[in-house]
Amino acid sequence: MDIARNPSVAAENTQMADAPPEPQQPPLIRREDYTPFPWLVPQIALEFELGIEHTLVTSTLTVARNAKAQRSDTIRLNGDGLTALSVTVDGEPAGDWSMDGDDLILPLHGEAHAIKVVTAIDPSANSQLMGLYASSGMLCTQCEAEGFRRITFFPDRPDVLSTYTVRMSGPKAEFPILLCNGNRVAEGEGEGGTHWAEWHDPWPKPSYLFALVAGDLVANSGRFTTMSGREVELNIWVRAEDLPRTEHALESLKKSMQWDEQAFGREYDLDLFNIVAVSDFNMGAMENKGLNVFNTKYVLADPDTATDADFDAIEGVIAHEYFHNWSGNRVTCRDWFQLSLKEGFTVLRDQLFSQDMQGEAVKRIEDVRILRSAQFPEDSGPLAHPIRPDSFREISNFYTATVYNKGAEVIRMMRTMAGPERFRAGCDLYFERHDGEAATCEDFIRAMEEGAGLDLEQFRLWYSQAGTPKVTVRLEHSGDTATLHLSQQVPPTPGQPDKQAMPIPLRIALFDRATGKHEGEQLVVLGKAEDSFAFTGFAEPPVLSINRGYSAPVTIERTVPHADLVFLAAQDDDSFARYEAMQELVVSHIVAAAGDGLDDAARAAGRAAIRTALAAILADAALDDSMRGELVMLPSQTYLSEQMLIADPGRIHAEREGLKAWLGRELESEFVALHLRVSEIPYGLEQAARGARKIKTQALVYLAAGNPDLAAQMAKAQYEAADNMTDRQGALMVLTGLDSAARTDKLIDFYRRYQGNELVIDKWFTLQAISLHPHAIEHVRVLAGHPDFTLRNPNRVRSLYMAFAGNPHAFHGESGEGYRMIADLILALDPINAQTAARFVPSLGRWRRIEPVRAALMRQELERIAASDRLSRDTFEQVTRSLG
Ligand code: 0A1
Ligand code: ZN
Repeated sequence: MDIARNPSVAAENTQMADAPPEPQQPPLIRREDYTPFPWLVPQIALEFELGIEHTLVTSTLTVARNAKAQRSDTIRLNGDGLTALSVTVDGEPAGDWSMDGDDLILPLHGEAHAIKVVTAIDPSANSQLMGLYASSGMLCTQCEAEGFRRITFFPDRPDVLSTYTVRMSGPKAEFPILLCNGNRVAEGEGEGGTHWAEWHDPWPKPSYLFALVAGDLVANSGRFTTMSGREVELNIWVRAEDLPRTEHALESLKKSMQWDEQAFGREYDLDLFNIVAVSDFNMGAMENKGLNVFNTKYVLADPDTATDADFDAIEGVIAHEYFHNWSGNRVTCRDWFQLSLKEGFTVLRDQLFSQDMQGEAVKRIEDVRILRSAQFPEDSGPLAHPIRPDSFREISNFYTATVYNKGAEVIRMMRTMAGPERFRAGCDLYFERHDGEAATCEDFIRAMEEGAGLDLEQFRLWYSQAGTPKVTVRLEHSGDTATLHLSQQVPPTPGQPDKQAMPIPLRIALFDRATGKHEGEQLVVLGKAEDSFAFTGFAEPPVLSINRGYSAPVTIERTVPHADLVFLAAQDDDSFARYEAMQELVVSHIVAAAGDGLDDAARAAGRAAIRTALAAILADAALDDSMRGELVMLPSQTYLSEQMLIADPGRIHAEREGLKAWLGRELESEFVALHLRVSEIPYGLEQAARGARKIKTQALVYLAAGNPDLAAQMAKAQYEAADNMTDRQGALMVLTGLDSAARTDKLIDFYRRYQGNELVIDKWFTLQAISLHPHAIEHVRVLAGHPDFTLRNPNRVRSLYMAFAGNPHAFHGESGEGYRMIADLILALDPINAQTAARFVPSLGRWRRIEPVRAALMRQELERIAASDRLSRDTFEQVTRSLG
């Protein structure tokens, strides 16, 4: 990257003339610096002569001056590693173009021109999986965020919208199926066994939504009639052997289309909707217009190879990508700082969809768990950023839980404050007003203010301030009045030392201890640093249930007696609050035990309270097993660590496991009985059977901690009796953590049974990498040398190493070897797939919040990575921010 182009960096370098040379910094891109592009590109015609090793791309752009931008007599066409074979303007060879780094600069003096550029690319050499690449013999593309510039020279930014016409040709035997965005308008045979197809997409779109697929694929096809009577052809394209596992994806697509009409009034706008499953993919899936490209993980499922969680994830991701057709495609983003405009909103939309499909209570708990384990650590670490970031060096690093999941929570708060009807009116106004535009988060907020009738003046801070607010709660009682004292504190984050108070909507209820009832839920909005709210009519002090349904993405700090939490865990009528009370009970106990330590009496009292609450949950016949499965889950190590300023992973792990083992022993007969009961329920996709499978393995997890021999026997039996992946994987997960003969047997059996099925073999790697087995780290090292392991497939890399980085006892082993392994991986993977490599950096970046001995080891590994002079922009940015 040419640093001379960035004035701020150049200036810094001059001032430091006597200092040792700085490593080359990729330029910092700032939100404030946005300017519209001087040229419009209303049309683009692309021609692809396809080959796995050699593809020729001819691109013809129709350009005209943008009256809304500053006039320029040049046009900058972004490229990334491209060479222009020829450049023509208005039919004449252009002699006066030049390169600025990777970009092509072309002088243009008239009002409108036609620019033709020819480039040649080698998809087989594209291991970054951005742009046009080869995957299992087929060709496919990934253009978000900046992949189109690896295909051809173009203003590769989301505010340049064009109508695409694409002609593709190639050998018919190799690529019998040729797909692109929009509709196929013509096709034919060519010379020498080639064929061609021409596609036209009538909807103007930015380059990041372009897609092309060529390969030997088959489709599971269906139809959907939209609310205004449009007949849409649906296809799920896969390799022939995968066809039997596509039914769930197709059904999920139909449900998503139906739901978006009902819930948001959004209808599909083409006659064709294609989904293609690809084995090598950096992310989950991509919403290209009319041609979604998916990681196979989020398409393929049947009961023998996919767990219930896999089925749910597929339904959710299919919905997410489909919903982007409106929130992302019809209304797109002006620049990448606005990413949460499409991602936060679309995550909220997919969450609401899944709540309707799978049940609201459990889905809400799952979503909060994801937020806490993935987003909270971002907010409290060196990579903290607002949902609308202010600057970046590499946009791929900002596809984060903050932009996605916290972004969804922020819009959910607007919905909570407005109520569902007014929220819908705000959404309608947003879509109507900005259809066909590249919009901003500010546009969304304004539409909500006008359409939903909300005053969001102060609420805008949620877009600009990073950090998870902490709300301190105290309930005071005197006479017949209960007074709720609330205060908030938004912690400092990198670049944002001082924060302002934000509006925090908290749904609350006050329970009468004697009757176990409350008089109705209320919404309290804390808009100041401190405030108090009085409630009359309480002769006795009530029990407070707060942040019901997790109405605000904050942490709640309060001191409550164990008895109140046991009360709420057993009988709160808000399922989330019930879950939360149980979590609070366990969190406060483990944090105290792993922090300052507990004396015997305090430990016994803490454990007894948890036991009482857990026993009540196990015995509650009115609870469905799916919800029971949530309530019995212990808080994750990550979430527990988040509660401590400086965490000792070893102590937290020991306390958490110790508690689990104690509960497993204390409630052994209850867990055995539960396992026996749910084992009787036959396989089915209905809620009761799914709940049974969930709690079945959870019972084993407690028993494995409390009575390993008994659990090994039961897990072996569960594995052998399993007629579905949920039970089989659950049993194998438990066995993998134990030292028993069945462990090896069943790991071998599982591998043999599924050899050749990539997604299931990923599970086999993961189970060993997340295992509680004391030698897990050695197992991971051996698995890295397994013939099925490769750095070229992101799913496989994640299945081993991402799983390992999330395994606290192995990753944080005292020797520092876990850190070394992840650093070695980052260095080896970076030149192959920078985007995937950079995603491993945050696990080491937590060092400031870890006890000093481990922190030094983690930092040392980050420094070792930073010392490499060949880092990608992705990894460079994450490592320097983590050390900063
Ligand atoms: N927009 C997609 C996410 C996505 C982003 C970048 C990618 O490049 C590798 C791929 C997908 C979504 O939100 O689903
Ligand atoms: Zn998305």
